Amino acid sequence: MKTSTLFSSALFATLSLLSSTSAHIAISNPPAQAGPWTKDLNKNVHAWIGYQGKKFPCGGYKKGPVTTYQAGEQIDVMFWTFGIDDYKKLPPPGVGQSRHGGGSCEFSLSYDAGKTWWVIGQYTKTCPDIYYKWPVVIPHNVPACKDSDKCLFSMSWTAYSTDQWYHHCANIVIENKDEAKLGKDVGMPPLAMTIVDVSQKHQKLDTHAVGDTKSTKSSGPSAAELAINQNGKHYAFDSTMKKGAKPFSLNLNLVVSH
Ligand SMILES: [Cu+2]
Repeated sequence: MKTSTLFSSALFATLSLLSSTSAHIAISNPPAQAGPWTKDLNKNVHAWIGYQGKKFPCGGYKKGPVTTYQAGEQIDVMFWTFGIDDYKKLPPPGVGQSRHGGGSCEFSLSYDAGKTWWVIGQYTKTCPDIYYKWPVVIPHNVPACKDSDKCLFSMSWTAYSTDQWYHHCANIVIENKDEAKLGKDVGMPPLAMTIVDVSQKHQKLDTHAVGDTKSTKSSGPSAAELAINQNGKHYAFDSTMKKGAKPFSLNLNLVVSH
């Protein structure tokens, strides 16, 4: 009996260690604020909003590297956490895949330094798994965004099994050579980003999003969600949309209670 108890606690300790080393998440592509590719690496860059006073939006970090995109361009989002030395390599060697049971990832654009956010991609289940790329497309008909102090791309994640909500940002510039030609068909994507209890006033949140529960392995983004996120139109503004029409969204089944 004693042996088996010892074995169990050793196993439990090992599992706990595994999840603490690879839990939490940041984005490495686009190269985002306060990551190891900047001069301002923050030890909490991978932590959730509210952790040790971490602020929304973005964590409250300094401006990071600026990546220039064309409207219509695909961004192969990559995730990062401490322990990954070569952040451009997939799969990252020697890092586990604890994802708090996955959850809901949203990828959004802001043109006003993080005051408003518009969704351009969503993944559920095993997101954010650091072993895979999670492609999203900047809609072809978004306006150009030239001020890299104000133009941001963000990843947000509502974890399935923990009461944590993550938000990490990259400074970007968006060019759109077709803007004049598109005319009234230019607009921001209609779906607003989900924001989960940013104030963190309630210590025990009950935030659940579609995840893959207790799995520690995954096969990456599903074919169905890849198709939606790569078609370029699903999240795009549509001038023919009737007033009051519901914006496009995956069924995130996000429950937030206090
Ligand atoms: Cu975590």
